[in-house]
Amino acid sequence: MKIRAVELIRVTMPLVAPFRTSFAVETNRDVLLVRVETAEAQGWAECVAMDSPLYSSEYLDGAQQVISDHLLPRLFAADELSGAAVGGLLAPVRGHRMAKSAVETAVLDAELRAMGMPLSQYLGATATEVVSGVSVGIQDTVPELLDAVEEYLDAGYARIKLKIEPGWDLAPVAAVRERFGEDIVLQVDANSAYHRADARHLAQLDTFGLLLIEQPLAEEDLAGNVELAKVIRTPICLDESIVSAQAAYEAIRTGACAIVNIKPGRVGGYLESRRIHDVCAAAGIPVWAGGMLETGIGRAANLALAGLSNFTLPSDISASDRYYAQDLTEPITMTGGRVAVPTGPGIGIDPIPEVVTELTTARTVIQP
Ligand code: OSB
Ligand code: MG
Repeated sequence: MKIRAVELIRVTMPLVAPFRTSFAVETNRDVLLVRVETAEAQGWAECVAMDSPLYSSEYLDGAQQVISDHLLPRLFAADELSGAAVGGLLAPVRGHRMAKSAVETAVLDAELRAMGMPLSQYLGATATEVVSGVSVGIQDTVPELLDAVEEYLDAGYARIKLKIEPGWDLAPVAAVRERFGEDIVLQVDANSAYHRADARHLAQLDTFGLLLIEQPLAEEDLAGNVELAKVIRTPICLDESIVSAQAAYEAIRTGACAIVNIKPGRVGGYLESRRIHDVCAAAGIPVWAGGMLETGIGRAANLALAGLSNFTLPSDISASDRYYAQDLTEPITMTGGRVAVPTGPGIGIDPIPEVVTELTTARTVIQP
């Protein structure tokens, strides 16, 4: 396979409601789409970097520059390109995993579309549908939170994840348990908002029967989680800290986490995601599919990965309409708390050209 051209498309997607985390409030999702053109097919991917470097060090303008100036030249220089070869070709560039993931996925999508093979099959997925949970942002008041959670439960979501931060943790969790009972599957995500000294405070979450607490401490503070795990009973799940299969191995070996969230952008792609899945499976550590407010393009690819056998906990892969009134693709839908794994070749979904055009703010074509 040889790349003829790569198009980088910037799109602004209005969110149905602001999404607030411990690190930012999003009202629009700025997205970078990567379209790879080969003689046989074109491939699509979505870069999950956000507009500011607040979730992790990557951000959209930086990712785009790394793709144009440092990643694509390495792919253009390769004699024979395949999705599986991209990781090795880009390895000399340090970090920038979200940028690398988008490039690798677009190449892989082109290759699989040419072969007529779904990404799920290529990755070895066995499930045909994925249990769908929803991530609920920080609200201004507890009554507003209860209304939001009620709406998602009524829609059929199988699990609720509450975003927390200091000052928005025990009371909202208590209120949700009080209102909706012990039977709903509930977890929390701190996005690194706490410190080791907060261990006793976080232990107060133990009474609420949470499935897990996601990323309580800083990205680099693996040892802090080992200490925290001695004080709290709620299982610790890592998101931001798990940047590679190596990091997953170290976190598991040292006892820094009991569960792993897998996001392909965060770890450099779907192939590294599969390696993390395998490392966790071998260690008896369950995994689940995270999300980054993806459009249908990224959501479809995440579904393929989430079909692998050790994805045993509910995902953050919700329906398109949880974030977008108009998705870039046919909407991803959820029924009975489940979302179907796409069956078409490659990522199994296509952008709708008119919608992409309408929402596009910038586009660049890069040729070898
Ligand atoms: O930490 O899981 C996270 C969204 C953006 C950045 C980080 C996170 C999230 C979410 C929402 O929790 C996941 C989703 O619904 O796509
Ligand atoms: Mg998270």
